[in-house]
Amino acid sequence: ETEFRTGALSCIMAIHHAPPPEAAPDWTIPQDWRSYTAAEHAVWDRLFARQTRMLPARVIPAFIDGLDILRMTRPGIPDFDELNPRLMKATGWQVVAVPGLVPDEVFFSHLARRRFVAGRFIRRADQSEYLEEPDVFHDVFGHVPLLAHPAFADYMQAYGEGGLRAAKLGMIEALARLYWYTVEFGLVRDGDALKLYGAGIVSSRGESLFALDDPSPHRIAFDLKRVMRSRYRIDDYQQSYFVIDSFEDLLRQTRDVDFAPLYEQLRDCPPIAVGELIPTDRVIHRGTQAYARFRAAG
Ligand code: HBI
Ligand code: FE
Repeated sequence: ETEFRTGALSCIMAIHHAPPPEAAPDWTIPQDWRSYTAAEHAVWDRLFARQTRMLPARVIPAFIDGLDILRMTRPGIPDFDELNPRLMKATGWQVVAVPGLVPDEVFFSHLARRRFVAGRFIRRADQSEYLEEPDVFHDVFGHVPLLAHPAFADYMQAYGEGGLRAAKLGMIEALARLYWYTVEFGLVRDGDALKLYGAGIVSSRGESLFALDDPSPHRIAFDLKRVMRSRYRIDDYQQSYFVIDSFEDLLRQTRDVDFAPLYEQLRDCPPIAVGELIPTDRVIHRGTQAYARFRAAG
């Protein structure tokens, strides 16, 4: 089984220089939808078919609703010029193309203005495993459907605003962990069941199965401070997933909240290792960590 994992980008890799010459000062580039080849559209279609076969039973229903509202079910790589009026109507968000990873503060200021930056390139048909930079499938299939959900859309903006403040306080690392364990690898409660919503999960077939069904990873109730202390790995499945109650609850805990006192506490707290549990964790499923041991054994 080939494995497509992406979204495993790292803030550490984010570059801190001027935009490349083809990009605008805000790092955006034209999507230039017409220049995608038939082969590139076919890569999208294949990945899209594979994920939409398995996701309906696993993902939060708002994700499927988003695909519908934004008419992302049409074949081919979405044309941002067609997507954007629908997204604007739903929640006031826009998708803009960028050449690849952008510096943290550029990323945050786009989010703060309700603009989601997306890679314009798509992985090659033979590129499995792992991409260093997020491509248009991860960014648009993974992230954009939930931007049509009002509370999630507001959370993403609040995150961008929080990012700009965190940058001034030297706390980007803590905030990046919040992004990682919610926007990229989050799970959400749905009655007694758990559902997927993180873009890094839903754009990966392997992790869509692993995150929900595998006995290996811990599944822990979301706690803001705990998450901000939690290290993560970018090159393999997560060993712990954090479960929110709802997007509304996540938004309530983050929007209009001054993180400065929390950051002060965090300065005195050691980070929590990948796969570690701490006594205050509300553990929903205690993982066997068998997968982690298997990988560690090489
Ligand atoms: N750039 N294109 C792109 N996409 C991202 O998700 C991204 C980025 N630059 C920095 C960044 N993310 C980080 O700041 C966040 O993941 C915290
Ligand atoms: Fe992502």
